[in-house]
Parts: sequence; C-alpha cells; structure tokens
Amino acid sequence: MTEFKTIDPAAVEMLKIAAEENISTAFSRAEEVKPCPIGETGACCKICFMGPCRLVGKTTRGVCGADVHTVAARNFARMVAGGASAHSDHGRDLAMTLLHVAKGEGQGYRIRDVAKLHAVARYMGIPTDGRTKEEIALDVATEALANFGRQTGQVTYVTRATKKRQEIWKKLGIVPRGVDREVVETLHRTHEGVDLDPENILRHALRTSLADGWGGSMLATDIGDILFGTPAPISTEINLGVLKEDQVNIIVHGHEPTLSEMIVAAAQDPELIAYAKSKGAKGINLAGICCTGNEILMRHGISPAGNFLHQELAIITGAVEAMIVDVQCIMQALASLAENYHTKLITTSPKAKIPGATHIEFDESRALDSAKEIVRTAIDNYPNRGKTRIPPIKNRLVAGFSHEYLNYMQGGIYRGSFRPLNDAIVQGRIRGAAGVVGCNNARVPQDEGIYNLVKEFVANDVLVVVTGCAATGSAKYGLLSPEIWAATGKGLREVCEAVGVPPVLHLGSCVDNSRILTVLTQMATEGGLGEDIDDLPAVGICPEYMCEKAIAIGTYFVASGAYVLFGVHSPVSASDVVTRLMTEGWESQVGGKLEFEPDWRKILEKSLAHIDKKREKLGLVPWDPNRFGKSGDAVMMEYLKTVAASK
Ligand code: MSK
Repeated sequence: MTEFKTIDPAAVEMLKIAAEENISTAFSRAEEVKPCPIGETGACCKICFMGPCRLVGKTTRGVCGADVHTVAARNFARMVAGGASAHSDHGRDLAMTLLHVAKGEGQGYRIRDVAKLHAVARYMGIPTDGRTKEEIALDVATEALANFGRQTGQVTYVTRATKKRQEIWKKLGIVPRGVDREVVETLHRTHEGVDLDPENILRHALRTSLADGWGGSMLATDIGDILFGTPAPISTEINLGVLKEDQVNIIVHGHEPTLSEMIVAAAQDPELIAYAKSKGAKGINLAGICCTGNEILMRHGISPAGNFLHQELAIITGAVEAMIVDVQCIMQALASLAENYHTKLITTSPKAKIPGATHIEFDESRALDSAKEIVRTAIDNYPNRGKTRIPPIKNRLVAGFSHEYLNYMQGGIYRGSFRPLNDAIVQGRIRGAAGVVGCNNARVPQDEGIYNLVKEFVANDVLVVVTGCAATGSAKYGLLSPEIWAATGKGLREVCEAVGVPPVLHLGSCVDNSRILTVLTQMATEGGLGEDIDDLPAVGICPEYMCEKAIAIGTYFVASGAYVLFGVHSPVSASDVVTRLMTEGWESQVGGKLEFEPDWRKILEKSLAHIDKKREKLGLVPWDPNRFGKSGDAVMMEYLKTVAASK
C-alpha cells in the first residue's frame, strides 16, 4: 500500500499536490471523519423521533421495542430501495426521451439502433411488421413507462429470466410488479411500526431489487442502446493523462447518457471547435468520470479520466475548464474544490443542484442547443486557466462489449450463440466466470481489491466481466489492454484468442449490470451448464462498494441465483440473524447468497472454491491449469518466438 489509500500512481501524484496545497479530498476526509461504529454495522435506528436508538451494549431494543435484527433488516431494505430508485429513475428518464423521439420531439436525439428496437419490441410482444420505427418506438416507450407505475401483474422483462427462475420468484411471492410500487412498499414496510419480521422485510428487499435489475436497469440499458447505439469493441486511453495541456478540457460526470451524448455531439461541432481555437486552444477534449464516462466510452471511445475517486483529482490538475454533472455519485465537495481553480462546476439536472455550482438546465426539448451552451461556457473559461499539472499517466483499454456483440463473436449474425463459451467451461479451458463491478470507496485503498481480483481471476482461467468504476478501475492498470494476455491462464487465453475477445470484458455502466443478467441467463439456457443462474460456475463481486445502488445490484444478482461477495465491511454485521438470512436463508430460497468480506484474498479464495464446487455439482472435469494452452495458436506463437530468437 502506498502512503495514500490508492494504488493508482496518477492519484498519488495528485494527492501529493493536494497535501502540499492543503486541499481537502475524499482521501483526506476519510482519515478525518471516522465512520460511526454503530451506523456502520446496521445497529442504528433513526426512522422515528423517539430515537435515534443505538442498539449496542446493554441496549438490545429501541424505544418502540424493535430489536437489532429488525433494525438491520429495515436499514438494508431501505438501501435497496434507494439504489433501485436511482437506477430506475434513470431508466424512466430514458423511456421519456424515447417517447419524445417517437413523437418527433427531443432535438438532436434519434433512433440509432433499429435492430435493437425490434428486439426490445419482441420482448414486449409489440408488433413490428409493416410499422415505422417511430410507431414501434412509441409502443416500446409506452410499455417501458408502464413498468414503473404498474400495480399488479409483473414487470415486462420477468419473462426474460429462465423458466425455473420465474417459478422460484412466483413461489416466494417476489415477482416484481411495478418499480414504483415495490420501492414505495419498501418505504411503507420499513416505516415505524409496520413490517417487524426481518425475514419478511428481506424478502421484499429481494422483490424491490428485482424491479431494479429486471425492470428499471434493464430498460435503461435497452433504451440507451436504441437511442445511442449498442456498443461494439472500441479502443482508447484512460486516466488523468488523457487531459490535454493545449485543449479545452471538459469532463462529463454522472450517469445519464441523454446529457453526455449531446455534449459529445456539441464538442464535435465545427463552430464550437473554431470558437475554442479563437480562445487560443487547439481544440476541445472531452473526457468522462464514473458511469457517464462509461456510457460515452462504450459508444464513442471517449477516454475516461478515471473512476469515482478521481472526480476531485481531475480538478486539482488545474486543466479542467468545466466539469459537467447530472445525477448520482457527484460529491458536494466538488463545488468548494473548484473555487480553488478556474474549473466551472456545471449542474444540469433539475433533480441535482449543488450550492456554489453554476446551474445550466439541460432542456431535452432543445437538447443540442442546451449542450452547445454548456460547451460554450467551458470554452469561455479556457483563458482563465492557471498552472496545470496533468500527470503523464494513462493506459490503453478496449471496451464496448454488449450481450449482442458477444453472441455475434461466437457465431456470426445468423448463428450467434454462447455455445463456444459454454463448451469451453464444460471442457475446463475456462474454469468459470466472475463479474467484478461497482465503485471506489475512500475507506479502502482505491482499486486495490478490483485490480488484484481481476488479475488473479484471469490468471486462474476465470473469464471476467466488469462494469462501472470497477471497469475503469481495472482499465487504469492495463487489465483491459493487450498487456493482459501475458498474465492470462493458458486455457482461457486459448479460448479468448479463438473467439477474438479479451479475457476481461467491459460491459458498461452500473445500469448495464443488467447486461450480465442477460449473459448469465443465456449461458444457463444454452445447455451444458445446468438450467439456471444458480447452477453456473460463476460469482459476482463488488470489492469497493460505496453506495445504495451497489447494494441494490448485489441483491438482484442474489435474487437471480448468484453468489455475491462484497468487500469493505458488512452493513448488517450487528445482526447475526440478518447475516444468516442473507447467506443460508437466501441460498435455500433463491439459490444465491450475499456475503461481506473485507479482504480481497479471502474473496478470491471463496470465489474459486464456489466455482469449483459448482463445476463438481454439474459433473464437469475438475479444472487443471496445465491441461490446455497447446492449441495451434499457442504452438505457432512459440515457434515464431524461437525463429525470431534464432535470427
Ligand atoms: S459510478 S455507483 S461509484 S460504480 Fe456508476 Fe461508480 Fe459506483 Fe457510482
């Protein structure tokens, strides 16, 4: 570990400057502000005004009599509801944009992926034959929006889960009805004096999370693809070194692609580029942070300047003319930090204002004009730039993998499938699969768990998919670049080389964890690996979770059958009952379980043991690291190396 809580040399460089200049960052505040030891474990109840009641030591019940198990379960369920709300409101906003586009409104937006529109229409049972894309889009948007307010029945995409999974949900009574209904019901149940049974509370938390994963998030991904294009592999660079000394640097940060897509278009506008030149810059350089960064990386190859804990560090470079933010994961500290530099912090969403920031409302009815106004503000700020210190640190990455592209790579347009991947797992060339997702958390060394886990998984023949800040966290160290091949297990390497994909696949932003649900479901239905997600030799890991969205994601993966491990600490450790319900209890009910384990080495150990156990249960050959790696390609590479050495 370095002197600072990060393994990123670019972050270290900026944190040294921050320390010298007495600038506060999340890294320094995490040292100064100690976490509340009672709230941290889930033992603090503050849902009524007889409290807050802190259930520690001899205090085993709050004023109303609630015990620590009820309190911890309630706190957890509210986190799930918070996370589900954030993702789902994002999905709702995209559905509204699609509705506007279908009606010929929404300046600058259009339907970019008609094939995806048709695929989504098919999922929804909407006819496509002989209809214009606008007519289909109108029905798709209307059906998508119905998912939020539906009171009975089920969210549309429940039918995309395996039959077995749907039966499990039905039997348990956790088929999600409508997104808003499940979230509101969680808030009602966890109000003072309503649902006081931890098991019952947690069961509804599962239902609420499913409304996110198979509802709001999946809709956000699908509609994002329809409007902005389904990602395909694309290569660029990452980290603070992508900022440019001689250009207007604009960073987009937050989550919703409706804003960032228009900023991308505005930044490429010849008039605005000329305007930037008139101010003495050589051009406009756009970069991303957090999941907005992932959205524009996946679809346009725009370089990310970093992940969650880089948002302040980017401003400290002194080279950022504007940081444009919308919703989620945006630190309030950015406003006071920006006062020390020339950077303009521009908020754009009516839902998310920050005192001290400049608010330029992003108006979707004149989206491109709004985006141009914002970019112009950034350009106007270029002459105010003072001393810059951009760390010359960056790495290459390949991103842009979608479920559709993976199908295509494994069989072409007409015979796309997951057969080669499943076969490779059956043969033991690939040991299993791991999803490494989620945030940075200033309480643990930035990227340490993410980096080590991804590196160890590929070395052990485990195919890795990454999303969110774990994806950018991996990419900063070359794990998404060709450098990774040398560190990849022989069997995994052989398969990936044959299929033409890297061993670490960037699947997108936080809402795009729904792409992983789709991939896992297809693997389960493809044949050879059981019949549902809980049969697969696969794990989901969130090593550095920071927010409620991560909790919602972890919970919907568990409800979908996955073994999920979170790092940092357990937010329910005060209750052995809740801890048991989330592990043994959920495993017996839905086949998946949720564990919290701060040590990444133990996460690795548990993950590999789980993968091997599932292989054994499926009757597959035990994984052998030396059995493969002697295919034609590998032999040819060795031969070529020998020839080259002999010259
Ligand atoms: S941005 S939710 S810190 S992944 Fe999606 Fe990163 Fe976590 Fe925010």
